[in-house]
Amino acid sequence: MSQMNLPWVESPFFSDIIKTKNISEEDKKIASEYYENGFIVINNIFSNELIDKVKSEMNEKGFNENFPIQTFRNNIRIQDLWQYSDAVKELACHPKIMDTLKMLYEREPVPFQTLNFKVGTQQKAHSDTLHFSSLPARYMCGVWVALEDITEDNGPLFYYPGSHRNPEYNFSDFKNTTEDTSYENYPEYETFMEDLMEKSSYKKKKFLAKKGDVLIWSSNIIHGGSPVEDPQSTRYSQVTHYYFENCIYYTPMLSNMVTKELFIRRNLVDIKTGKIVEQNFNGNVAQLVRTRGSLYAINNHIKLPKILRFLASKL
Ligand SMILES: O=C(O)CCC(=O)C(=O)O
Repeated sequence: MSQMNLPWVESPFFSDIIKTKNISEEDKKIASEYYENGFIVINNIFSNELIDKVKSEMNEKGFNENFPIQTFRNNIRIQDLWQYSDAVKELACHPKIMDTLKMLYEREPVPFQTLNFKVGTQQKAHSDTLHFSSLPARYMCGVWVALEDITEDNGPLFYYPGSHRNPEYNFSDFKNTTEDTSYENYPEYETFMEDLMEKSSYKKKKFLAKKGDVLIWSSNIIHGGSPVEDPQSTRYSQVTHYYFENCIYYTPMLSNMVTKELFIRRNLVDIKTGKIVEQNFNGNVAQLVRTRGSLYAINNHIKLPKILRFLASKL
């Protein structure tokens, strides 16, 4: 059984590794499901009061022109409301979520982004790895919480169980030049993903969740938002995105994946601590050298003085 630079729940040696784990039978079941399907569901961990508080703070502090701070939002979603709402932060850092993630990834979880939705997103099929990748790979996941009952009408989250085992696709898989890429290329990616799922044998599932239900998805599972059948409906939900400690964090969509120049998420803030997260490779220094604009190469061969190496490790 070889050691790999992957979370154990993503390792091809999972069936051997699990036999060596000193964890409860319940956790073994959860880990096996996560390995197999790329997601798990957890019920009954949040109080009704907390969920209702999140919803009311979304309306008071997010979707409200009169709130003195303009949160980063559009008509359907508010990004990083955790900065102004303790309830959103509490949901993101709930001990049961943290403990489950620690068991699955064996590293400290780093919640770094919240998205609060008031209505269905109708987002096309995609994998989060296009936006949030890591080195070593796959140390990322999403936690989706239903803040009200979800029906066929209000645009349920959908996902393709097992699709997390695909390669991590990005624009370099279908563009035929070495040019830099950006969000402008996103529609081509969506078409590519749609074609890929149509061609595959994965079965699309919908998460018809009850208020409070949680779905944890692994970084590379293909998912999105179903069409909203009732235009008057709401679909209150919160997604928190998590990385895990001791990695390098980057965005393939804004990187040049052909030349391997990475858009590093340098100002990644841990929602738990409010501090910028240190970047390294399994705890070892990875020297990030700016090549141009916001792009970086990893180059440990440049001999920097010790103090600069130390500072580089803090990037
Ligand atoms: O909530 C949804 O409908 C989809 C959310 C999603 O795809 C995401 O946050 O990556």
